[in-house]
Amino acid sequence: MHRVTSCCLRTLARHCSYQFTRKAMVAATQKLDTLSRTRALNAHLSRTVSKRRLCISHLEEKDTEALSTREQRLLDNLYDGLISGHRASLAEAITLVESTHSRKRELAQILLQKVLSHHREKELLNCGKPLAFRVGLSGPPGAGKSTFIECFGKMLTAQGHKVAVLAVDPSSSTSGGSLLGDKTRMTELSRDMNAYIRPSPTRGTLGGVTRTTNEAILLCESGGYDIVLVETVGVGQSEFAVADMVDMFVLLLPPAGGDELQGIKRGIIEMADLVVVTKADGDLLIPARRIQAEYVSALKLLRKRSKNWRPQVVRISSKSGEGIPELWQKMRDYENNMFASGELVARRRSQQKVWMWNLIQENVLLHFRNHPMVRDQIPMLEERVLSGVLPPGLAADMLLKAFSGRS
Ligand SMILES: Nc1nc2c(ncn2[C@@H]2O[C@H](COP(=O)(O)OP(=O)(O)OP(=O)(O)O)[C@@H](O)[C@H]2O)c(=O)[nH]1
Ligand SMILES: [Mg+2]
Repeated sequence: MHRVTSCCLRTLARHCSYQFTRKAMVAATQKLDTLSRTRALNAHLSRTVSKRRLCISHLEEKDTEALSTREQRLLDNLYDGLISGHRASLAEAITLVESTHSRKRELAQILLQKVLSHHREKELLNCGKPLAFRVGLSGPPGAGKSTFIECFGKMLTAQGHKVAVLAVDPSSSTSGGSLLGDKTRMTELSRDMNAYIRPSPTRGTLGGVTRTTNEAILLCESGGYDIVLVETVGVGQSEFAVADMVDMFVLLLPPAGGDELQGIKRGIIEMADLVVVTKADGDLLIPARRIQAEYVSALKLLRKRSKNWRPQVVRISSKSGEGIPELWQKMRDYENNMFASGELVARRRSQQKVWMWNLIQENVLLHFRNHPMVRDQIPMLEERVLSGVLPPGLAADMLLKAFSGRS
């Protein structure tokens, strides 16, 4: 484990984009071969940290200097448009953070840095209260998430809120691409000038979800959206990632039999701050009541996620609108409660750390896979593991050795 960590750090050192850091880290990396590994690692880490501390205040200035006039103009226009609430600028800024192009990613980071300092200033003026309420909405395919968002979103915009909707998994495999469906289901909301709907590409990696969605949330907030809804289909892994980037995690369940709810993992129910039983109307009202009672009992057995909030189960109908104002009131109670107790701000802080580590994991793995000595060996070793000739542990060791050999 220690070896893997030091290998990862050395690789990170080589790929670090700032020259000063690169020089310091490469020097430290070379020393690693002669000095005791632990001592050298500690020393090189503390040197890097202090150098970083010294240089971090100049980071923005340094980056800005490196920009061409065209890039500078682009970023200035994007930033101005974004904080003035222009939808086109928001769309363009999200496209920039979603880009996989390395220069565009650098530009996106400069923009985000500016956005973050704007956030800090506004939050200070707001007595430390976050600028927006972030709500994650998850549930199995067909639970009624999009229909709910349309109804709920319209209610919120009518009350004067600005609502952003980010759909994390638009191409649900079960519904064969619900993006098209969502566009038709959220017709009124998508025409509402106080709402912004954006599907977020998953690009197949959880890290991708984390990075682009987290950054898109920040951008929406700078655009003046005070409620950000993040929709995800609750059968995979993405909802766990989403639960780690929102203030409140809401699980939507249809009034269906046990079979249809099989895909829902127990873990995801534990994450829920609120369980919403949907479609409580017509013939579905009785099953909805039954599901509600079942989940009320189930939640009693689960570990509490927060000291200041007890998860609840509510019933709604997006068709009749029944239960939706009451649901919003519960969400507000949650937000006020969590903010007053300090838990909301503490949760956001720890989410920042999770976010950073997710990015590190994603990048370290990417560098590992693309390392010339590793890349060439992967197909052959995978084949040997698949055919049972080589134990997976040994194959992993061989790849790690090849990786560290070059570092
Ligand atoms: N009776 C009734 N039907 C509803 C209600 N809400 C949604 N539906 C129906 O349930 C079906 C699925 O609704 P969606 O809103 O598309 O569900 P979803 O969870 O977004 O589905 P995916 O995006 O595919 O995961 C649609 O046919 C809706 O008309 C409701 O409140 N009452
Ligand atoms: Mg949907």
